[in-house]
Amino acid sequence: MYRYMLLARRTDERSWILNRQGKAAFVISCQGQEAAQVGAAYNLRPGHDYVYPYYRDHGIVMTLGMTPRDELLALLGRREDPNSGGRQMPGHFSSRELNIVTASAPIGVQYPQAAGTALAFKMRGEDGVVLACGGEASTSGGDWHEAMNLAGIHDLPVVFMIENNVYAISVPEKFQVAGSIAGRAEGYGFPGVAVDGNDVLAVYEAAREAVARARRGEGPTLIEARTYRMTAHSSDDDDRRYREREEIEAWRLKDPITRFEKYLLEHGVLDEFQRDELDEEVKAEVKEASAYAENAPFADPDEGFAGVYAEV
Ligand SMILES: Cc1ncc(C[n+]2csc(CCOP(=O)(O)OP(=O)(O)O)c2C)c(N)n1
Ligand SMILES: [Mg+2]
Repeated sequence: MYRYMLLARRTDERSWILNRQGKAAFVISCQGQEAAQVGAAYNLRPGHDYVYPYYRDHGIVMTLGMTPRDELLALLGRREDPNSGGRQMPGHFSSRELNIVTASAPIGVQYPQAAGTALAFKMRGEDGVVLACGGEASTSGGDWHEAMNLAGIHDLPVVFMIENNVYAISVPEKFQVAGSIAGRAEGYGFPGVAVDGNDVLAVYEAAREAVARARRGEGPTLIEARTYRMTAHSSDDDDRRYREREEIEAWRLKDPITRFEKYLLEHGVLDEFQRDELDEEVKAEVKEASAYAENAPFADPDEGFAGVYAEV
């Protein structure tokens, strides 16, 4: 889990460098949310369960099997990008092999699709589980409520995980969320749990229970992982205009990666030598991926129509 968190963070940091060098047009970051993402995805069976991640879920897709190379090929819009052949925005994940269903840009549309996939699992008598994720603002739209209701009526094998990172671009949680997100599950007739989203083991535990419950055919669970977006919304906004530096610094002290690293060191699971070795290994993998993606060919402009029209 620690390795996947680190891999997601270093790939993300590399993405910002590529953006500031003028090579990557747009970055949307997972920094700060790695514990929620890796802790949840670690419970899934890649290629068996279905996943509807949202644009920040680099930690989820990397836990399922995407590599820094896949990520950076997508970021730079190259033909070899396994998500879309360089045709989608970065963060719009897709993999037939890993059962990651292609993402649409409107917030929240993944939830009814996820409930539908869970209904298909149930109708076929299969034991697959669906994980669907989004930010706290995605719970303000109708799609989320419709999906929650459908999942509740039919006891569908779906886990909704809301990564509550306090902001929706510039809009703070207090102007976005009425009451409690986790508490809303009660109205749809299934459990809702709030967890510390910066504690990877807490999220792992909550998701383990939710996934097991879904696999047993007992129905959905809502997990609200409380976390914080450490970067601006994307590479295109200036967060100094809507939040205080002190607030970010306070959350940086709760960085999920340093926190888990400390835990592993204290419990003797990892020693400093192993930690440094792992760090070097991850950095080398990301560096190689970056060079590879930069040198990879772009898609042909004609390929932009593939899968869109039957005939160009
Ligand atoms: C229906 C819709 N409205 C607005 C947008 C523009 N938009 C993109 S991301 C975003 C913020 C979403 O915030 P949240 O769900 O909290 O996720 P976060 O980005 O904080 O992780 C908005 C408003 C959109 N993509 N779709
Ligand atoms: Mg948010």
